[in-house]
Amino acid sequence: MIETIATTPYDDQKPGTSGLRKKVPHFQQPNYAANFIQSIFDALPLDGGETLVIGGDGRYYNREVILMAIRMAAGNGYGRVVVGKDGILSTPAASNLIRKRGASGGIILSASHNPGGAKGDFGIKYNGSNGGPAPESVTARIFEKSKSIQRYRVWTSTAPDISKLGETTLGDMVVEVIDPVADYAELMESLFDFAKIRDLIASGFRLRFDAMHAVTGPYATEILERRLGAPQGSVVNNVPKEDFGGGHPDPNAVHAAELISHLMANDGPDFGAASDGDGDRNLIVGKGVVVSPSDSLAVLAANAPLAPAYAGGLAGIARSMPTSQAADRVAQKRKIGIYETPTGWKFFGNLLDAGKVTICGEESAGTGSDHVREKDGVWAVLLWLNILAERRESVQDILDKHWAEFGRNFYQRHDYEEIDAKAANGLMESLRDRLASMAGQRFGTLVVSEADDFSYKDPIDGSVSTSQGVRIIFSGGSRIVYRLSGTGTAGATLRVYIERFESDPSKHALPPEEALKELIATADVIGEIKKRTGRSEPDVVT
Ligand code: G16
Repeated sequence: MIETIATTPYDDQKPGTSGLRKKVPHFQQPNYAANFIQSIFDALPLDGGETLVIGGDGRYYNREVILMAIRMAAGNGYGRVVVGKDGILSTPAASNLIRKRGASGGIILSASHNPGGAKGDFGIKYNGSNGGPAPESVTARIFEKSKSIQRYRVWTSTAPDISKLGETTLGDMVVEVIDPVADYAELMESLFDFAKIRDLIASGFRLRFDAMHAVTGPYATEILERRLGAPQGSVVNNVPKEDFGGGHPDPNAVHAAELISHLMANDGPDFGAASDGDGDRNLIVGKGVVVSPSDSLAVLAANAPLAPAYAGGLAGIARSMPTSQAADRVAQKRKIGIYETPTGWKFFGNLLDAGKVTICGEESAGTGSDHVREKDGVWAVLLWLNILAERRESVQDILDKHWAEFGRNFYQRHDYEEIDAKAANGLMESLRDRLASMAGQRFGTLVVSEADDFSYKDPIDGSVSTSQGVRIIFSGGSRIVYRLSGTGTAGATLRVYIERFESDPSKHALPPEEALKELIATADVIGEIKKRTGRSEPDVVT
């Protein structure tokens, strides 16, 4: 029986860069999650009988919300839900399932790389029928609905057991519990040359994949160990835990320090990788070298045709605005399109659907292709392995040759986390106020050639997104970009992106902090970071 439960709205359910993210106790307020899920359903043109994919990264509160979402799907007229066993589905696996099953969409429960546990973070996002994150027009409608919600609809009886594979029913709706890994592993096998990668591994090539106690554990174990023959134990921290083992499942130099130290050792593995909470981000580490996400995107784009799925070449590349312009150089040389979008994977969806681009990437450790509509951590690892299997060179050699051919875009992102939101907004406002007078100003040897607040007009649907980050561009092409993160759950996070192009190969081995020294100092001068936030150092540099 469908029950209609009275509720009252919350005023803070505005989705950010990637869905609604809040602390677990915030989500545990009465009806908080139910309100948001009902607002999603209310924002959609549902005819009844549709298929909905539901899954999450296994973090604390995942199961409760999944069971609620199943009952609410039945209460809102869905014909079928496809749910990962125990509620587990990595974000790219969910995207794949939506596409494969012709579902009208999916609900993905994750706060990505944010910490989990009872006091940690939780999140809910909606993906549409193309498998990609809902565009801004949809998230805006969801927010509108959430502000005036008066009731939600739910099927009275309890949801079926999601720890057992197979089909059951809840009212008129079929609940299908599936193996979360099988379809995804099959997709990966269709894209890459598994036989070649198996040969590489059999030849003694050693790899280490750190699943960070998060969702990619079962995926990486199945694919890397069982299908590609990496020795047991190559995938570490491979059992998803509700609190990610107390860690922070963010594959960067700070939180994946243990993996990096293994790769820096003389007798360490040849290749290391890590993924995040929900499996869409990736970190690539070679022996003795950490590959920056922007460089990884450029190398993958330049070498993708070595893998069967991309042998015909790429239609184009897209990157988010703050991502370094290394990929642009590849696109220029290969004479393919390059697109610059705001931060957020949702902005790539239209370009991918229209066949304008094949590979997309972001500085925030995300790369992916048109195989799904999400970034995909395990995919990036497999494409690297396919390239390594073909080239039989080290990661460092591949990087050095890439820079020699295309030049090197030195790049760093500086994050100032949990700063006072007022101070952060003041800093951005002040930058915006000074934009008009910025051109021509000199800072040391740097002269500003252009300054703006990035806005984007989607070339497919014409929608416009404004205020996407302040760009200060200097003559010669170096840039500093300032923006506030849209994924944090406490205070504000200021991100400062710093980039300089170097064509001279004799300077490519410089450490980035040295190559970017003057720009880093200038970022503080222009942004008044220390003065306004009281912080003299970033919390994380990637
Ligand atoms: C999300 C988005 C990405 C974005 C990242 C960082 O990733 O999907 O497109 O680059 O957040 O966003 P921000 O700089 O606003 O914090 P994820 O992995 O957190 O879902």
